[in-house]
Amino acid sequence: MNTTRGFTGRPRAARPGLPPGQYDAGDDWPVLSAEVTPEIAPADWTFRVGGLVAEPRTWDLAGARLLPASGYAGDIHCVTGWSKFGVRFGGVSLDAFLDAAGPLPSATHAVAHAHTGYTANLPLADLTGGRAWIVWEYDGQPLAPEHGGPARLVVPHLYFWKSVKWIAGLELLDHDEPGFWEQNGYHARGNPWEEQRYSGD
Ligand SMILES: Nc1nc2c(c(=O)[nH]1)N[C@H]1C(S)=C(S)[C@@H](COP(=O)(O)O)O[C@H]1N2
Ligand SMILES: [Mo]
Repeated sequence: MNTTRGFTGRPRAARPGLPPGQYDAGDDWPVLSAEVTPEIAPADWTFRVGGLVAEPRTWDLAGARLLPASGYAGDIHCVTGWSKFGVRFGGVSLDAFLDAAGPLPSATHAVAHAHTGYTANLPLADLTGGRAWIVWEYDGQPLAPEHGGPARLVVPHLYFWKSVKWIAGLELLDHDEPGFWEQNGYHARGNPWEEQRYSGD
């Protein structure tokens, strides 16, 4: 007789790497967009770094591709609860863009804005040190329009609402300025490991 049959009462251990309150979405990659997916031809995409920088700079996709290639392979976490393991994004580290523009010492925060108008605010420290990317590939293929193609921001150590799709630029500021979701009750920083979902968390 198998005495372990039916022994289902013990809660399954959470998957390692899963932040508190999250579930593993498996092969699904949900699309979460506040806007209608814009039609942006790769040749028309631009990315600008401005605000408190020594020299505001704008890149098109061809120019961005000349920067050292970099990418992120790992996990992403949406504040609605899903996490996705083992994604692979290809593009360029945000450090390369920021180094070219030269953040002024007074710059402490940034607002990332999309070509559609969506915004998200981030501490500058979360965008530097090899922890944020501008990406145009997923699994070695062009990033799909509904997932932010031609190119999006990826800041995987924060909740994924910070990873602005159809990224248009970064405005460097000397203060924090709430973006789209942050104005609607979401947390200013959004660290999934501390469950910083809502302002006050
Ligand atoms: N421009 C723009 N970027 C955005 C969003 C959005 O609505 N518009 N949604 C955010 C949220 S809440 C999440 S979880 C991710 C979703 O990215 P995905 O649709 O590729 O999964 O994009 C983030 N970036
Ligand atoms: Mo999200």
